Amino acid sequence: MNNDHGFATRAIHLGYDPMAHEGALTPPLHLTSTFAFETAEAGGETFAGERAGHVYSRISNPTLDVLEKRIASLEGAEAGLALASGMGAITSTLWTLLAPGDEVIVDKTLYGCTFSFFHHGLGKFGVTIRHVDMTDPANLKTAISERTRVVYFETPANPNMRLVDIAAVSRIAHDAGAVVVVDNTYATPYLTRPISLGADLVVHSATKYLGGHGDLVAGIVVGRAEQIADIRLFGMKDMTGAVMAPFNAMLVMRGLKTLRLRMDHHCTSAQEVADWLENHPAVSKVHYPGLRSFAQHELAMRQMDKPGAMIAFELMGGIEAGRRLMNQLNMIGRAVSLGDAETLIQHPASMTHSTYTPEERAEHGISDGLIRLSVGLEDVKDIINDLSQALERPHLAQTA
Ligand code: 7XF
Repeated sequence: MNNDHGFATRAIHLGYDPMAHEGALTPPLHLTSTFAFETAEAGGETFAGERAGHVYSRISNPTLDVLEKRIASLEGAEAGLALASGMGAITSTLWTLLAPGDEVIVDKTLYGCTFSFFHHGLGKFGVTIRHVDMTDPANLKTAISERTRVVYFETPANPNMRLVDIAAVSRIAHDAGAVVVVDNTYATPYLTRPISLGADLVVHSATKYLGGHGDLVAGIVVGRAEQIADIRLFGMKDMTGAVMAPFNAMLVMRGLKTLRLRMDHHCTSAQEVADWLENHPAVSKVHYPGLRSFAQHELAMRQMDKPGAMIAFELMGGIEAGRRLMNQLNMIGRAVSLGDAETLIQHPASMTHSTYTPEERAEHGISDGLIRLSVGLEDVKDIINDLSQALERPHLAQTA
């Protein structure tokens, strides 16, 4: 099994040979905190990195090894590291890259806790944070300087779906000597491979599409082998301790086996739901990369193999109409998180992005009336029917 095999084949097989494990079809679950050494000398050599092998499950574990190799391959990266959560991946990576006096440039729109980590967390430790609207790479070119150590963004961004041109931004960042970190949670490696476009490191909340079944919290970072070793041996081992449990690695690997199948279905349904919403009289705006009306549709077509399955929209009746819509749904779940089999709806201003102050949300382009929909794997007619009955109840129709 190698990188010449197709995406789905690698997602199912890469990094594991059943014949080396008594024929077990799926990788064994190594439920062990520590690993025994043949001799005292062998232990010392393993600690010193002079001998291959595992030491302790906060550093590495054979079950996690397989998952790390698979995601690295899917992302086109040399190496990967599995972590306890998306935030564990983001914080372990940034604690490794940054030192007091450094500057980070981040995009204007970030998931709420990522925003909080940069804005309220790192700021306390002598790191300067600058928010730049990277939807126009020229803004980055103006803002960047030799103090800029890291350029960080999400594409599509949570929650308002703004895209960043990974190739253009990476060129500008590299000219200034900065490291480019991309959160690829919304797109997954099936739709976008940031490393092939010039990014250095890719982080994920594997809680979402990679796991895909809403039954775990997990994170991943991939990049060059040397960078990943630094994040493993400093950011994760010493700074955050945010190690993934072996059982969760098994569940993420189970999810990965159907990533391509699920993403194809998610994307087809999301396009139908976005088209339907756009034509509904109670809906004022739909943000979905697959719509011709999407401001960055051309970039979406160039950078994403398909437009994904996250939709943000606003209603004519604003925030109140949004709340009523959410309360009148029968099947669609009122819940944060995304990328699950279940269609989920949430209100960013009061939920995922409540870590921003109202003024910050206004400045960062997260409107109070924005509703976020994660289109699931149910029959699409049932998703649309649920939205339809909720939007068309009499008092909602009046607000339109
Ligand atoms: O630590 P987590 O596995 O929850 O991942 C954090 C994270 C990182 N990047 C992006 C783009 C994310 O969306 C997330 C988690 N977002 C969830 C959401 O937006 O619904 C968290 C629920 S508050």
